Amino acid sequence: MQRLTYPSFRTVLEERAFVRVAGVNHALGGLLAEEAGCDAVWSSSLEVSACRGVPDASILTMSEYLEAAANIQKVLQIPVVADCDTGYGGTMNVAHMMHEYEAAGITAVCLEDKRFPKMNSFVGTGQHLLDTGEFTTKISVAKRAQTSPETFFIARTEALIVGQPVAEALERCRAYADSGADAVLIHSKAKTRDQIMAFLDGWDFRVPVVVVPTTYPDWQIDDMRAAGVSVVIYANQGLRATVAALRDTYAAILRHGDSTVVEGSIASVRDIFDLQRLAEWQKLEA
Ligand code: SPV
Ligand code: MG
Repeated sequence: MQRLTYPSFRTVLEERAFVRVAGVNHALGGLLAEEAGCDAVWSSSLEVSACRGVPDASILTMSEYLEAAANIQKVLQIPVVADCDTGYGGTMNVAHMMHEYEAAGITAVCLEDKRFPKMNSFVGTGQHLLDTGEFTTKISVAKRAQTSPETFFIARTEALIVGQPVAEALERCRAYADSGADAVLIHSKAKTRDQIMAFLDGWDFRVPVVVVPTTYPDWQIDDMRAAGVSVVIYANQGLRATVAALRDTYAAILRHGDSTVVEGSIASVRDIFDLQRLAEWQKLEA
């Protein structure tokens, strides 16, 4: 059986003009994103915590998020971008995080400028920004702790999420890039892309820009590219599709009294075996 190899996220970004990333929380989701043609996957803190049945509020530990990201990367030929929240604490936690994620073969990490413990960006309460200086210290520490030149560090600002103006987001992102971030992620929970367009208008592209169009889903990829975006993360559509599909499937079976009603719309067992690469495993025994 061939050992799987994968390019670093940095290589993917260098080779492609635009990188499309799907949020996942387990290896099977990663395989399906890869099959669909995604260039990378996002090991989402929302997804990983939701699949454990707990809020995305720094409740799981770094080891639990790392295990999820590493298990996804093990079966993929595209790179994982690990959503590392706030870095799981203070600056020393960030250094430890860099060591551990690099050792696990993760080539891209993303840190956000909120206080630990953080709350998911779409929750109306509990959003607290870290001071710019405290976050640039975290970035500098992460870059000093980094051992592989391949490792890609994304600095994410939550300035717009907490209601700060675009000018504050721009100022923070400039400071983050100057402190060594390889890209900036500008997050927004607005219903339109106007805030992000205003950010892009003011950005000097000293490093590439990552966007997460969850609340403004009508932004076509060609238009994002034209506006200067380099990476798009579809952070939680997979999780939401899974929830809808499971809910419908279980309800339909119970309503019907047998499972014939869903047979035409669910994957075959053969399909699952193929995703598990069963034939390759069987060859090991042959
Ligand atoms: C995630 O997917 O965990 C993210 C994106 O960080 S968001 O849920 O929009 O905060
Ligand atoms: Mg997250």
